[in-house]
Amino acid sequence: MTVLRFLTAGESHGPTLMGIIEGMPAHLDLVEDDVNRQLARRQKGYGRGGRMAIETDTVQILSGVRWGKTLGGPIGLAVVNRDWENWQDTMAIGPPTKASESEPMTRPRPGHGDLAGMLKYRTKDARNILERASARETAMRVAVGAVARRLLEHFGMVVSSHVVQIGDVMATDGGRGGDWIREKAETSPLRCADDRATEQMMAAIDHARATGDSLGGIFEIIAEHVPAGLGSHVHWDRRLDGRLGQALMSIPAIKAVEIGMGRESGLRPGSQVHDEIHYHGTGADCKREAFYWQGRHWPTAGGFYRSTNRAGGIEGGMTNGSPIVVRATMKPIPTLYKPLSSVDLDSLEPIAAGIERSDVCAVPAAAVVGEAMVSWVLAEAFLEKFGGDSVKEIEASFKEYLLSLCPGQIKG
Ligand code: EPS
Repeated sequence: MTVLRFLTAGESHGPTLMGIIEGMPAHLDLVEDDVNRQLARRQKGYGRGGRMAIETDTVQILSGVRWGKTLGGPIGLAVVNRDWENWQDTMAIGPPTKASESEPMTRPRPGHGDLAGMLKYRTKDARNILERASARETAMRVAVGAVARRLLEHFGMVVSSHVVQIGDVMATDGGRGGDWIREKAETSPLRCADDRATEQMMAAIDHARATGDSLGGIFEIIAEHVPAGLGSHVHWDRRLDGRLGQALMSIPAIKAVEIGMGRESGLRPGSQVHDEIHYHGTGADCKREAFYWQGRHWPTAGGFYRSTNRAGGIEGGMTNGSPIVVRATMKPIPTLYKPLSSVDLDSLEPIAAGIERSDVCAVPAAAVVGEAMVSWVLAEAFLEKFGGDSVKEIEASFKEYLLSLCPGQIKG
């Protein structure tokens, strides 16, 4: 049985997106604003379409929380779709009436789930597929991820993201660190820490919009202060890199995931790929730092450290104490205002693909969804190792582990 699980439900233009989380420990501080802050981050980004002007995504916590703290029971979440008001007939729950019946969408868009879903579920109306395939579902994933993030934050971990490429425009972080990237990305219209690249990216998005096209890109997720030893080397489905890959690949439009040096590690000799192991610190320091873990000053791998992080914080399917660095590539959104060729499911004749209101580029939003998925996987791995029914129980086990990493404490 998995320690932690969630389900989402809801169509893009249905009344509500719903989520149920099971497995969060009791006594974790959680208020709706913790979730709303993350939902607002997902709505941003240059290149988004008309829908984000309609929605102000806010969560209702419907169960599992009392007086600002989790109870240990299932946490029920809802995000109402404001746009539902405009879709009540098309998306009516009851049988169709004269008023509610709408034209079926019979022109599948290349790159979307339309055609495969129509064949699989035996329907000539792509709406029956696209409503659930829509990336609107990721709003609830961000809400769910925000709860996971609360757990990570309680134990001093920080998950952030930035956009490193849109189309063929690449950013560079100039070798500066995580805090700088975080600060810059939060205020950038594209979650990108490189101002010059941001301008070029915006111009590329303008060009795509003007030519009826769309653009993808690459974002990077960084998770800091994660203790060594999450995940496991012992079996395929316990390896953390595999689990992060699955979680990120499950975000609509993600086509590739790289950890640390990623693809480039296949092009270089081992001496330029692996991170040499060093050791420092006195036992006293380590114990003092471990004691102050809630202030984030605890060492993530006892006295061990690396001067490089090409592995992206994961070796042998386990965290090694370095920051986790994961990149994901998003393909361009399939709805093109200058549509590609398709086939009409009614006539089976060639026809231009259908057009649904959409974004030109949603890479910054996908980065926030990526943070949510990484937070989820890390929270699950954290609970596997330190889990208990209440936060207090987890604190005790976590502290004991951190102390065990201190010099002289590692026992055979
Ligand atoms: C999205 C909501 C959708 C799209 C987009 C993401 O809203 P609508 O379809 O009403 O415009 O903007 O979905 C897609 C890109 C897609 O391919 O389905 C959202 O909330 O992020």
